Amino acid sequence: MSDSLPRHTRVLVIGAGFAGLGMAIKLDEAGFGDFLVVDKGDDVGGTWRDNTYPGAACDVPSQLYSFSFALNPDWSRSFSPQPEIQAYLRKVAADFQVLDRFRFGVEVRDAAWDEEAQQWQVSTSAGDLTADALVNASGALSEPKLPDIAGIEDFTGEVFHSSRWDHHTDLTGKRVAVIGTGASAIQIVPEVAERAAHLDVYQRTAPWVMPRGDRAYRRLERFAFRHVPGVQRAYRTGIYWGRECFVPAFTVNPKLAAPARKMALANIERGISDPALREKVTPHFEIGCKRILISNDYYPALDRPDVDLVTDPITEVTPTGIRTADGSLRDVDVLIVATGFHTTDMPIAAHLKGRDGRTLADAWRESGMTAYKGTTVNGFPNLFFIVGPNTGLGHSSMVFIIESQITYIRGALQAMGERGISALEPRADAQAAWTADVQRRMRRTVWSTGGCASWYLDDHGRNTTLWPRTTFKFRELLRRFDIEAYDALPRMSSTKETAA
Ligand code: N01
Repeated sequence: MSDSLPRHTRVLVIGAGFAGLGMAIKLDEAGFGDFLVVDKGDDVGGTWRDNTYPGAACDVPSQLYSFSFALNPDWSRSFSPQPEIQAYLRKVAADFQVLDRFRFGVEVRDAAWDEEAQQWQVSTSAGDLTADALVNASGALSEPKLPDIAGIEDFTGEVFHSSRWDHHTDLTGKRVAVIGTGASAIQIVPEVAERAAHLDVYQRTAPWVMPRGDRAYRRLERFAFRHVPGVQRAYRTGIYWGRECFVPAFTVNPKLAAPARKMALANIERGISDPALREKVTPHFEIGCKRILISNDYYPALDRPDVDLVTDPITEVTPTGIRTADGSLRDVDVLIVATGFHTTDMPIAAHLKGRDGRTLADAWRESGMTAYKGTTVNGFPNLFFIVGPNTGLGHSSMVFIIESQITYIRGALQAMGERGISALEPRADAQAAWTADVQRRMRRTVWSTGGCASWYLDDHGRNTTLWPRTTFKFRELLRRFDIEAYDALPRMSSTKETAA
């Protein structure tokens, strides 16, 4: 796996998380021997390799959080902890025997489309190579977003992002501060509260937090998953349709989420005794507008005497503490920033140059992130995204979306081979129509009308991250590679024609 890079590969996949691994397995299965997966990390797993903070676990049921072609009868719980998901991905990679095509510790620096050679010229930390096609599977939640707070770079204690946990820092007996109250923070806070002498949690916006219906699987259940044909798949299908029932509340009428709102409010009552603290953690926007969080121990942790929830805005970080707008200065030994990821400004976009020499970041500057079927972009031939624009979910498993895109991309690559196509890109009108339809549907979703700011929205307030329909509709739309929506350039030819 530490072999040097070849000079050329037919398909270069960037990223070895769920998306890159799934793509590799499905390419291999289809007989594409000549592909390569590169990842800057040292293992498969992507976000599940990187997010090792205490308490890291999936907030989507484990049964759905696995490949449809590699169910895992051994999940210990209904919501799996991070080490189990990482171990699952390692096992899948080994079982499907694709690791010989993976190169770890390789960072893609730039890639430019070479119109003459009809190839991508790729520059990496381990040397240059060319590829007929590029699949970006580097994930939407991989680049940490650090808060722009005055003085933070001069802080003299330990400071790290939730997704880059420093396991050498012992929190025992320390004064710890956590900035942020998103999905990562609410998993971290109860764990840190147990170890620290004192914990300050800095909340900008109170999130909606539902109870976490987590439990250990009984031995009999696991036995049935493993040995009784059809049981696990039927169980998984039931969970899938249960989650799908949430879609109308997100996309049609937020009032349908009233029962969820009630459960979240009851979660506050149950977890917190102090009325003033209850008030502070009660959200003031529609449930679902931001990601709905799940936890049974977050509110009880905030209720502890050695934990403070700080809602005054942070004005500066001093070398030894945090100052807030009310003038208070709280001492801090360890500062944990759980402030999320670059989502609407996909960092790799600045490093991909298309047919006319423009970067993808430039192409998206005015329009925001947009891709035909969340997968392909006009002007960027033979470039495919997994978890691209408007493919994210607020209610179910991204693995379902990832598998849908893998099927579509594999179809595209097969069509290229069968029809002798050297360059394939979606027609501008097809991409524009797709984006217009997504954005039209977005208008009435709770993400647009729910009265919150979130990482789903870009600087112009456009939601370029989430899919505004059911997941089965997404799958249906990507089931077949629709070459009629593409411009295709035949190999050894210089005239572009529509390959209808
Ligand atoms: O990040 P976030 P995350 N000063 O962006 C606050 C997935 N995930 O890492 O709400 C003060 O959600 C910010 O405040 P506000 C999941 O998809 C999955 O927690 O913007 N505060 C917010 O509270 C999730 O949605 C699992 O006002 C600042 C927080 O930081 C996504 O990852 C587990 C600030 C950021 O929350 C990201 O979650 C964990 C500032 N300058 C994560 N800047 C699973 O279980 C930001 N904030 C599968």
